[in-house]
Amino acid sequence: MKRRTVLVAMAAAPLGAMLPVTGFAQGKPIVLGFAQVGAESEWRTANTQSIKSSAKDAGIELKFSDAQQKQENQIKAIRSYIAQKVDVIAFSPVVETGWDTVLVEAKNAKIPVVLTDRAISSKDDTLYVTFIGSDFTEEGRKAGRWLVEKEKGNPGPVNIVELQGTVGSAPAIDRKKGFEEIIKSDPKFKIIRSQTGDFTRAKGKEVMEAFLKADGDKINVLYAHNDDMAIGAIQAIEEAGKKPGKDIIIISVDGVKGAFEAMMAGKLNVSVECSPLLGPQLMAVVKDIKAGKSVPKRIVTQESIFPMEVAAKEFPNRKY
Ligand code: GYE
Repeated sequence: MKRRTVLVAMAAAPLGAMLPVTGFAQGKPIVLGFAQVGAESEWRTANTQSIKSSAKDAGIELKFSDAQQKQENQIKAIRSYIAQKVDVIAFSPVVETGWDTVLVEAKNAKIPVVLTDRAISSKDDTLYVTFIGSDFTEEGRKAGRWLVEKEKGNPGPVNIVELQGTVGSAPAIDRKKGFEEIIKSDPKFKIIRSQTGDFTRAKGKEVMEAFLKADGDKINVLYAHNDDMAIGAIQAIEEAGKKPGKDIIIISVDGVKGAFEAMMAGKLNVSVECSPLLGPQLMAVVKDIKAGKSVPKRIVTQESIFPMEVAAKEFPNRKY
């Protein structure tokens, strides 16, 4: 699987290197077409904000579209950027597969493509210059390690329900994989139910209600692939007369302000950080590509983990 090869500082930017240094340097702004996933979560809102404000700061002209979590809309947006002959296309692929055709079109039009936030799964890694974003498998492992430590000494069983992200998306696939890799070391950990909540609060709540109806008192732990689904689930748990964070241990990913508020209220036990503030790095890479400089094939975002005990202290430092 190509996209899992984490080679930092490898390969020059093949497409960018072919292009003359134009635009910005001569006073004409670089035009960047960005195809966003949607506005499904607090994370996504912060990501959009970061991209828009850093484009402005960098003097880059941004064309922005919101695909409402539909791949077909993202493909349409990319095609329209190709037709408009933008200088660079960037996008956060809603799912991993099905991009080759449109990316070949971009390549033929000599428009370099940058992936941000989510990866694609393709045999052809010349279809994009670089991928800027988090290591989602490692995020899943961090969630798993935290749970293993928390449940030390408990003979089990530890019954886990999982709220998955968007089906087929890189963060849903990898956060599941990383978490399972860690908890499988001890058979007392059992994922008793696992279903998608599409990264939204509303679906997170709805699916958690169904989990509670089916398994009520058996559930010890909820692992949600993002904070928004955990926040939706917290409501469902309270409505079922249980105490989130106590009767059911809750682990989620992102580290958005809403999660910190839930942690400070004692309702969420831990959030694994995933930074949405990718805008500045993206703009720097876009400029490098246009200047014909080589860029690393993979740019990994540095991240931490926040258990509820540190939430109040960390909250004032949070930027999203
Ligand atoms: O975790 C979730 C969002 O792709 C990392 O998408 C991103 C994920 C993030 O909707 O909240």
